[in-house]
Amino acid sequence: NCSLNTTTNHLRHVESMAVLPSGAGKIPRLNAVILGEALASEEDDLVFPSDDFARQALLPSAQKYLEMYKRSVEDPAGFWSDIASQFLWKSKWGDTVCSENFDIRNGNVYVQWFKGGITNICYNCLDRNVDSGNGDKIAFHWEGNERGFHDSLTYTQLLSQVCQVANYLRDIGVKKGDAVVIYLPMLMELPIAMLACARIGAVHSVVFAGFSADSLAQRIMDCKPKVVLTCNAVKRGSKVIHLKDIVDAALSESAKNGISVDACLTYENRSAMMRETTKWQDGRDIWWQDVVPTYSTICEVEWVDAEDPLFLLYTSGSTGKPKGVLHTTGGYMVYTATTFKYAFDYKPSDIYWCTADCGWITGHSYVTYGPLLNGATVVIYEGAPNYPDPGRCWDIVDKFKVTIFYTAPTLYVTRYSRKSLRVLGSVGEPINPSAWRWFFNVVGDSRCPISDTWWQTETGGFMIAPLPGAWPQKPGSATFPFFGVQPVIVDEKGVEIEGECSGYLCVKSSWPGTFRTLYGDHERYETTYFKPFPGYYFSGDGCSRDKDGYYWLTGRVDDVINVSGHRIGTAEVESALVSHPQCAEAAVVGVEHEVKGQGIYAFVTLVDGIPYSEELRRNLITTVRNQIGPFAAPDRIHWAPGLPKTRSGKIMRRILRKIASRQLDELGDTSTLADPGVVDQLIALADC
Ligand code: 6R9
Repeated sequence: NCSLNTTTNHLRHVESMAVLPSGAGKIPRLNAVILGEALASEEDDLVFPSDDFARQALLPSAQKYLEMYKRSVEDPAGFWSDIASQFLWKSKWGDTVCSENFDIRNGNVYVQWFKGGITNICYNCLDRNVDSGNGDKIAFHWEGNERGFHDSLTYTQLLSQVCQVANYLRDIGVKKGDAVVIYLPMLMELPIAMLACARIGAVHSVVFAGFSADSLAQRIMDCKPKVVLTCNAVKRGSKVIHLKDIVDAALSESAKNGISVDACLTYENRSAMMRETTKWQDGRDIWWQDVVPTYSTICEVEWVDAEDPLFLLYTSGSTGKPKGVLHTTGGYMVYTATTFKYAFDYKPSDIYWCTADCGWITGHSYVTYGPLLNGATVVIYEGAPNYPDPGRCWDIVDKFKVTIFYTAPTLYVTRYSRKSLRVLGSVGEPINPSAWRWFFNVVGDSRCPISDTWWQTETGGFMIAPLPGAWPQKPGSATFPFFGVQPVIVDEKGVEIEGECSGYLCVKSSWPGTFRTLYGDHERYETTYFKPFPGYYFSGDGCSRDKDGYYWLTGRVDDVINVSGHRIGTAEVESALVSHPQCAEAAVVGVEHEVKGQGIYAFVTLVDGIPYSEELRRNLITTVRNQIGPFAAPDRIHWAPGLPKTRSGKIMRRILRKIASRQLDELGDTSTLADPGVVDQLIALADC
């Protein structure tokens, strides 16, 4: 059973903080104080929720949070069962709400929540809302790439469409536990396909439609789906991307390796391409519009165990091929619904827009499941945020009267009013205090709290995030842990550090949304996440905690880069580069990038005798685009006659990072290098 300490370190901090004037009603109007004024230290920069906001907030005070948080860690079974009971279960879970081993030293790691409970997440997202009288409420507002193209679906209509796809899948033989790969852009058909899988107990594996054929093939070969769901093409900005061609290439690649897929259900996306010009393989390919509408709009639910898998989502790690993160049904359902509700202070009248693509975890938990479980109205946007101009985002906010806007800290200023907004959210990378202020002052008119949510594909839902209204925020800090989450900061030896400190961010004991394994590789799950610091889940992120107990995420401490919120392993980019016959060796590091947060910077050593050339530089970049996807293309190739290595042959990335960011006076000790001379060579080639 979950063994939990009664009082965690951070609780003591919040307790002391709770005596700050942060309770509802007592909150002085301090907003004026913080606007525009530079404070001595970021840590002392408190932004209080306004009286108006706090008065209506679900969690109006730090005290209230504290009460709930305390219960969530002292009595997790009671806390989460009470919440879970608000959903529909065909039959309730057993006496053991949670069972886990989070400590690798005690044997294999495992996590179970609500085991024995029988439910269905699609039923809870759709039927439950329709049955409670919300059938006519809009579930999705969809905005197309081109201005003027939009559509919407009520909960009743969404349910019908999901049932038709579910019936089709069942009819072609997809059963509970079977994998289904979905390779679709942000059409409503994407969440529809996910929900259809969930309805029949199939395990969806959404692959972001910006991944290349090679990446798609790799994922198909790993999870061996019965069917792939896609569309013929999509317009991104002014460019048409032929997704079906990419799927064709991926399917023939996997067939060559003995994995053949029986069916490819293809949506005809007429705004991008007509069916007449789409390449076709008879017998395997089927037009969505030809078959799906012929199925009944009623589809019996497949009731599943809380611990039955819901989806796989591949994500990059610091080494090796992408990992299939596996989430199960019950705990994920309860966790995404609860985090959505509290972190965004969700009310039924809200209009919610999350700019993430369903190809990433944010689109799973906070475009699809979390909001629909709450019966929310969700805006989905097909296109790029700056198409046809940088004002597009704010047009959409105004058009749909968006009240909650959740995005990555990559934004564009404009002239439009954003009166409807009341809560802002940020995810994907650390938001620096000046970007925070811009988001707060310009986008939110200094009135909307910002929920800076720290979490990961692996965590399923928010882990450290502000609960707007409950306590003052500090620009750049994700604030405090969500209910049930016990963050721990450890030093390099894995020893927990108390109080004000910085180190590696870990979590002690499970929360309902924890991932359960890496698909087909439980050993890698244990090695990657539970072995580095025995006793804890290791996030891969660095973090500090200030004197008031606020958490400040500082970014990855492993070799993972975050480009515009897309997680990319340096090892993946390196292996794409070295697959080029003229590339002998490559080392990739992240560098600060004005627009993308982090950019990809590649040091490349060529095969002996090959001269540097612009053409080769372009070819190397194309190789990465083709093998991973355009978003992983290096921003810079730095020619490297040699790489700085230790005597044992380990590349010293610390030095490469300094060279990449031109902090040449901060190279540190280079005496341990096998050949210190390579550093000078690299510096000499910096601008070539
Ligand atoms: C949800 C998502 C996870 C990595 C994570 C961290 C970074 C995410 C953040 C943040 C600072 C935040 N990250 N949110 N860093 N502040 N609010 O992005 O999942 O794609 O798996 O990436 O993103 O480095 O470890 P995922």
